[in-house]
Amino acid sequence: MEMTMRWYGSKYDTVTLQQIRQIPGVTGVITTLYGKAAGELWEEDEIRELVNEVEASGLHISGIESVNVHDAIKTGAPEREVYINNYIKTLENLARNNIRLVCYNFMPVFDWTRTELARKRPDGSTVLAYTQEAVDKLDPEKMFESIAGDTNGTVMPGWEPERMERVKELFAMYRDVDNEKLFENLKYFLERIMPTCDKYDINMAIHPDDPAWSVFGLPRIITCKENILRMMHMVDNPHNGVTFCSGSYGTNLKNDLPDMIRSLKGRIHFAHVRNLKFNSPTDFEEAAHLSSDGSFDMYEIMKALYDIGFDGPIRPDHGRMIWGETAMPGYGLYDRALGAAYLNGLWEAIGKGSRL
Ligand code: DNO
Repeated sequence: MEMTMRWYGSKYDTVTLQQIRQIPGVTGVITTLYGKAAGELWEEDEIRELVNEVEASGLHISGIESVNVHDAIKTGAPEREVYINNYIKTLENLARNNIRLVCYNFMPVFDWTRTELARKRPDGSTVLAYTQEAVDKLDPEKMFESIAGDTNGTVMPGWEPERMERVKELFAMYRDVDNEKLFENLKYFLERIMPTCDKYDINMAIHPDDPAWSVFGLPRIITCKENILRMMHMVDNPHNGVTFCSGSYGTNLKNDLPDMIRSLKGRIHFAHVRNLKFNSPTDFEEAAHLSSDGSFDMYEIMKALYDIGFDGPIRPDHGRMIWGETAMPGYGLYDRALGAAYLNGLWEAIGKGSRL
């Protein structure tokens, strides 16, 4: 595996490449052209500029998170052809710049969903949190407003204000889309892009739905072992793979994370590893990465990745806000750096232990 950090680009991120470079064991970044709307074409020279900037710092680009998928593709609208063609050209332009890993999601309307961006924990740190009770009481159109005050002045990935202004229209687009239709549209999209992925050896890595169940009555399919295996089989190509995100699949306590990892051998191209602390099955907060701070056994998660021979990029995921840092919620420097060091430590110990 390669330890990486997510970086949003110098225009958007409070963390610098120079800081990332000093985290022991981190050699790559997972980045994006953050200003691009879903469906827009990424030009070859724009990508080259990003590559040059990252490489000038002594790091390299390990993958893209995300090339977002336009809602016309997710809903199967006739205009999807235009956006699929753009997606294909974007993939080609990425490959020409030597980038061969693309994380994306197939979540309708909302990307990841949290009801609090700064819940205070007993040690004074603040974390992202979710309660189903709060979602049940909320009008989806007010979702963005309800968290807007806690974004620390940053742009939240997946929660761009332009997008949130169109929530009503977006909901209408999904009126006739149920889980089956969403599976069908995903299959269509993957079948159209796989020839390009085969030609350029590009690994696609779908991110799970977070939380891993339907919110606001919208369909959600990338939620559990059964569905993700269905997706792997329906387009049975090693380039059709997954981002294994422990914090997203882990929102559903019925998901056995190490077992899911083992069942996806050969198809996990990217891993997001973080811990959650459950206060009840429908109330969780994002803990430090350390096992003892949350509800997951992080050793078992890393061990499962090790056992299947996982060799892709991994990144610590959302961190707590600590030591007075002001950053994009979940994406500060300090706690993610602690997470990277801890995950690297686990990996080294598992590797050395397995040779005994
Ligand atoms: C949240 C992230 C997601 C993820 C997208 C992938 O912090 O894990 O926004 O990047 O769902 O497309």
